[in-house]
Amino acid sequence: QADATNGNGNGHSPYLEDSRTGLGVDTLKRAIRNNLFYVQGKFPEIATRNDYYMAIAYAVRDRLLQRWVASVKQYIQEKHRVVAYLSAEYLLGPHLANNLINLGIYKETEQACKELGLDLEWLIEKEVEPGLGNGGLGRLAACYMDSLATLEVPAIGYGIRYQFGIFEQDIRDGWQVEDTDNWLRRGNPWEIARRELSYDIKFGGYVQTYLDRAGKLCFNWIPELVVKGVAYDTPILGYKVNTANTLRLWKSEAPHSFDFQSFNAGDYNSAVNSKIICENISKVLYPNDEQIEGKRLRLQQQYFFVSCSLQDMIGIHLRQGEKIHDFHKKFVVQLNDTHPAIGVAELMRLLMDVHQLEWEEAWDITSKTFAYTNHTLLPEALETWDLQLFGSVLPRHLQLIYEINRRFVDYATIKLYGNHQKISSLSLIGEGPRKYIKMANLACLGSFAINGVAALHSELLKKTVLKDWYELMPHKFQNKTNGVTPRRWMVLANPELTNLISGKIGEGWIKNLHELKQLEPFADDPEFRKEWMQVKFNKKKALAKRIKKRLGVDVDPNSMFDILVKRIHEYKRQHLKVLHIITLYNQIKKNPSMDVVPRTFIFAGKAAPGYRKAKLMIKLINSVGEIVNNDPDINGRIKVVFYPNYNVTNAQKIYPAADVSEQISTAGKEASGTGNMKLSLNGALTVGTLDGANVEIRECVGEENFFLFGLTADEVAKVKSEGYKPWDYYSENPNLKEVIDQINSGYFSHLDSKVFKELTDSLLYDDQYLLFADYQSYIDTQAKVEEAFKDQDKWARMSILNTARMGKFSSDRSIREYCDEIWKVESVPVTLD
Ligand code: T68
Repeated sequence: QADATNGNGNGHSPYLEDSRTGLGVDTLKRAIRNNLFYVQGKFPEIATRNDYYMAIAYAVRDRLLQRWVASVKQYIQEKHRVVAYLSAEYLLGPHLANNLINLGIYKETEQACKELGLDLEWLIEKEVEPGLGNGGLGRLAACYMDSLATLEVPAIGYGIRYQFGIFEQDIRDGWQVEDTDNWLRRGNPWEIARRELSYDIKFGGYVQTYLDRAGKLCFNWIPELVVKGVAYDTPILGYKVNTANTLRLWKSEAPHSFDFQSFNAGDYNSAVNSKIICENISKVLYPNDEQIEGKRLRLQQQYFFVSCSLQDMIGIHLRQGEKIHDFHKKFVVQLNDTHPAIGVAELMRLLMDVHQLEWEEAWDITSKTFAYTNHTLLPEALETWDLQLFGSVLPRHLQLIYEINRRFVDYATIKLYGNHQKISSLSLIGEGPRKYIKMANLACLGSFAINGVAALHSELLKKTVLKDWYELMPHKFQNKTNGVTPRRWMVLANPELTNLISGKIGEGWIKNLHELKQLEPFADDPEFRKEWMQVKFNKKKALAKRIKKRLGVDVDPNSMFDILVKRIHEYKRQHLKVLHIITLYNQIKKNPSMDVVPRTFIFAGKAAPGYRKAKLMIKLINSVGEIVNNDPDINGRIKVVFYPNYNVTNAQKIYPAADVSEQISTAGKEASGTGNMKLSLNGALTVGTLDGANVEIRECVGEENFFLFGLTADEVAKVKSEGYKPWDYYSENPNLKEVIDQINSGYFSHLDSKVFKELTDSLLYDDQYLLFADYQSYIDTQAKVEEAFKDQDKWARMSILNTARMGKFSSDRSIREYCDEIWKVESVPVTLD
């Protein structure tokens, strides 16, 4: 009987595999068939693609649950120390294929599908990814969850279950158009609603002060609004281990379905209204990266998920029979940027107002609990809250922050001997026309560790935005260079390269990326180089096919794929790439028979909907593409493509097809970058500035395998301090002048000279991000890239060495460092009963 299997599907075992846990082909087949019938209520003749997707997803979920329950059970019984990662964003990407890989049953499931007449890949493509993040910060949280589980570290990720994630981007007439991301529309088989796990969260109102019977001063927060937070859990499985950690996302609801008092009084509208207000809190992700949005709802979101999470942690701790006094021994709480920094004041409130601790002890616990990761040096991205707004949403927390600040300023005054300027810069409260709360300062004061996300970034933090904090508390400062998970970004995104590598050096590198080093000798093996380039070519062909299907543009997989994919931002300088493209275009126009390496320039990325210049950059890319792609003089030798709706799903298709990785931010502006790591890991050669993690990537892959250009962070600072005049570069560089004049003449905009004026004016008269200063260096470096690409054999060698030397950039390494140097937590191998 086919159902009797020993896990290999060969039917020789005497026992029958449990259809909810077994990993054999026959068992998987049985599980999928059962789910189709019992979960979807369908039979093959009428089942849709989505029905089959769901049937497989539930089969995988059963197997996750077994591991998840075992993990949680063991953590509780053995009372392990736990990492709580607090992040307003998780950019997870699709679950199915990742879970199959981590369970180690991709092949078996593929076979089971085949035997059922299904194409697994086609079903995987069906999944709508949860886009609960903007970009790097949210994606980093997702990589870290994967690594925590893979390293078998007890951890909970806490965040918000946005009903609508990052908007979907479409391009119409060259412009970005946003559409809502209704990712839950077809249901979400990967989450489990935990209705019994909910907390009441207060907003607004006022604080009553009174003396209790012992004469102690007490505070009673009378809210204007109470919202319920309900837990939705997603198990996060590690790679080929039994550990499945929890990602717990909070959904906001009205405490009762609606206000019956108003309803009975006939006020139907206001009754329904209160339900809407409550549900609004977790309704939609704010689509701004690197830009603060000082909106009440955003503050409500932050407080909502942080309060739910801290109450949840305290509940877990106390239910284990432990004392509140030991909270910091049970949990270490990592703040993913300042978005959850309100947690510092909230833990103080919970410890004092709810658990009756005195200030000193509450502060001692709080400041031993939190650690803070900073992700940006951009001044406009440092979070502040208007004090009045803050007080109207969180009146009790305003009192607490005043008191935290009063005590801190007293301390600082003595330490700094009354250096008023320094003290006011360190103060949690900013003065000006309006007072404001400085969340980075709250995070620094309330945390025992502070880290940047790349070596350069951590150094610059100490010298610039957090200088005063560094001087006051140097012991808190650390660096934790970012990393990415090789499971999603190699094994899943690039199975062909994975197989080629594993065929030579085994599979150990998937868990220990340093082992990629063993590939180095093969860079000298002509046969291996050929195979390497063949994989790259196949991935380029596949991407070309998608481009054709999505955009109707023909691109040649033999051309160099030159790739710039990331959020659209002036500091990331997508428009510098455009200046290069136009320069190249002009060269060919003047000499149509010139010998040029054919190139396909591929852009992708979303612009914040309110960021006009970023949206204009997208329009410029598309407008230039329209001219270049259709100019007979160019004859297809250069192509410009803007691939819409950049997300994890699309990134997985783009990275493996890259020859060149563009990492061209103004030095000192990109905290780390992580796309740079994924591209280099997939064998792309980087053209980059000495910014963020580029610096460390270059050190690892070797300067001869990296195309460096542009000013350094120090030089940028110097040029600026000496009074930078972009106009001088423009007037002195004829090629640059020609490009700018051409854009301004309307050459790319049907002779409408106004379209790009805002962009060109900001370059000519301000150029905050020094495009003009770096222009010539960038053009010269691109000429070297072109030369290098002509020698395909040499290029292959450089490409192999890039991959081989990326060992450092696994998120496993990052998480190991966090565990050892900040969190002090240990691995707990989970055993299945
Ligand atoms: C990114 N930050 C950094 N922010 O820009 C990038 N900001 O260099 C780094 O590699 C990455 O973090 C991970 O450390 C962001 O992605 C945001 O998305 C963001 C969102 C909301 C508010 C502010």
